[in-house]
Amino acid sequence: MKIGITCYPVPGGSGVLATELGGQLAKRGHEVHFISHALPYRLDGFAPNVFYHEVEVSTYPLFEYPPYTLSLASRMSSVARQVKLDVLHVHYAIPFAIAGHLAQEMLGEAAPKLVTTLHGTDITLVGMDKSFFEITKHSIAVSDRVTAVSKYLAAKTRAEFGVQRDIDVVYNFVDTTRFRPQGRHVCKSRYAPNGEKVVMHLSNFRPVKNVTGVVHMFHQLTQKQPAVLLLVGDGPDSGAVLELAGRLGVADRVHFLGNQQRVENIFACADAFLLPSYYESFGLAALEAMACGVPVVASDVGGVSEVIADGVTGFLIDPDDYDGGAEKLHQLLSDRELSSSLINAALSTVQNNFTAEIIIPQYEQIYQA
Ligand code: GMT
Repeated sequence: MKIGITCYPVPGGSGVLATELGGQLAKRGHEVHFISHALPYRLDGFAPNVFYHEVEVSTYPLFEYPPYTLSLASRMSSVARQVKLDVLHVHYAIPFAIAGHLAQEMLGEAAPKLVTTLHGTDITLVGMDKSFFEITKHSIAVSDRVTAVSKYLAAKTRAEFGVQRDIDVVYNFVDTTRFRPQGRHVCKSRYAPNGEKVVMHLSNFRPVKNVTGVVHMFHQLTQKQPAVLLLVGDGPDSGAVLELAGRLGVADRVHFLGNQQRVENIFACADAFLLPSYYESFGLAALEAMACGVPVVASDVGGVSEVIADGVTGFLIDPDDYDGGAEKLHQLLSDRELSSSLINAALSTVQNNFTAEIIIPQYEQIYQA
């Protein structure tokens, strides 16, 4: 099939998932056309049936805000016409679903079908904002198929928007040929030269990720045992996070790595992964950690409990309970048996539920239908 994919090209779970999906579809013989204003983060390396079509956004003195949605819809329709797309799959409802719908209207009968995948904040934060509520509801109604990345998000969408239509739950997946236990990586000796435990966090440092909570929990952990913290990613809260690390006196043990490609190589030097978000529809970063054999402590919010079974494949905590989070980290970092049992159970969960081999056919079936 010929599949167009639109996503946010910047670091973030929806863009990562869309890019990984495109790569996997291409491996299975589909022709994949990314349509975006920049090359998606994590789209690296050449694959003969992966194409990238850049959306150019014209500015004009009259436009205080250049109308990106219109430029995107135009590019979607021209790419669809040129290569005869069968399906346009947009990741994140706003503004991609409505741009896709507009492209369909421009193309008439020759239009590809529109699949919209809801990722989380497109529903829970942005979509619920009153300026976007009606358009988000309409986008969901006019998409040919709608998927959500967890049962929680599908139910939340139905409840908040009062929509009756089918929403297929298709979980996020991980490429287990790349995200797998690797044995200890060289960066372990670089960041933890004295055998300290390595705690890792990866996100886009938005307030919803509670990265200041990460630093508080890490600070409390260091009162119990020697540890270092690897912060991967970047975003609006990074300044506040570094300032807090200084104020709590742990700045010398906090390593801020910024945005990184190939994060599987960083997971390879972590002993624990911490994700105390205030909301997560799924928690793709936690899944990647689990696939790499890194035990996870994450918030019991949104769809996270569909990925992590508390006490079995990781630990679930209250995002504001710094003591509780630090204690769970300490437990798993100081009890080798506990840590191995969490790792093994998490690896089985990944293999049985969240591999590309399990998830990609679910998307293919939706495209075929
Ligand atoms: O809001 C974010 O943190 C990023 C967002 C995105 O735009 O990519 O991530 C969402 O989609 C991911 C992939 O489906 C999910 O794993 C994340 O849980 C979800 N984030 C939130 O719900 C906060």
